[in-house]
Amino acid sequence: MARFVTIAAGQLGPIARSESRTAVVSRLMALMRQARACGCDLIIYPELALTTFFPRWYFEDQAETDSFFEREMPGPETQALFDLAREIGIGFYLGYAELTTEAGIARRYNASILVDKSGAIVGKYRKVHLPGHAEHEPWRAFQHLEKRYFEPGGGFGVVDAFGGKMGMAICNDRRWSETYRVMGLQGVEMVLIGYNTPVHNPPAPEHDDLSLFHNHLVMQAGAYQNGTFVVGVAKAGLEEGVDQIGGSCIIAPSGEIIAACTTKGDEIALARCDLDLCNSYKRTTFNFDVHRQPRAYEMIVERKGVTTMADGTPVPRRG
Ligand code: ING
Repeated sequence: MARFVTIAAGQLGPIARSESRTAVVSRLMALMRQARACGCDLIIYPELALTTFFPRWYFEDQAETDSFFEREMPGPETQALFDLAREIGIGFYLGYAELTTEAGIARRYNASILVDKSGAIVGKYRKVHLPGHAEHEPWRAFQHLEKRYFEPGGGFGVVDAFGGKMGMAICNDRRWSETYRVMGLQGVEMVLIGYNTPVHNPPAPEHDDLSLFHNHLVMQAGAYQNGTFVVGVAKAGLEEGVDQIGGSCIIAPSGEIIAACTTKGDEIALARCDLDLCNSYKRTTFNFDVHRQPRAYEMIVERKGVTTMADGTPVPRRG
């Protein structure tokens, strides 16, 4: 028997700094209508999909930074997207910058939500792996100040939705094998990932020619090694002077790319995904209960880096 969920990767082209949220939401709604017209159950949008990728700039003024954040979700400019989803019967993943207060303290996260066909938020995620740097580094062609503007999220969850087990991650998370494994250990069947990835990486320009290869490499590996579908969706193209990769795709538990965008603009790529295909891997090669040896992996949790423990103390010298 099959458990089909029909997916649209809802890739966005550039969002100008001056573009209003209302204008962007209109673009998102156009893709949503196209996806529904093609029979899709769920559309996945990029990371920080409501605004330009603002961590490329250094801001002194907190109020200016906060202009890129959402204080409520849905809010006045995003309600129309939720209304359309409910009206036409399609769910969505949306990446956005979240400004909230916890115990009276302002908190800022690079967040995503999963919304079901009734327009209800059924999942919420906050980016764990924040790349880049926290201080202004003028030597760079452009900044990558996610460590300045966001706090890391607490972890990776899996929710029952769309007939299966759905998980979320954001951009740099997809480069870390732990991201997929933590969700794999919760039985995840589809991992949804939005991203903004510049072609050029200032600390390592020698990687630039491999940016698309690395994009697919990490998501295909994550899919196969955890017996899960993976959907990666770009904010692509030349955005405020920074060229960002496309490469949006839908990947099967086999690791095969089964659908892909071919432009760097607003575009949907489609796939009819049978979630039962995950079992071919989860019950054999990657049957974690049968094959994993957690005692051999303790270092993965105990250590942060080669020289420091997870609690920040130096790695003890053996003997
Ligand atoms: N962007 C990039 C990403 O991980 C990056 C940052 C690019 C890190 C290239 C390393 C190499 O895809 C975000 N937003 O995380």
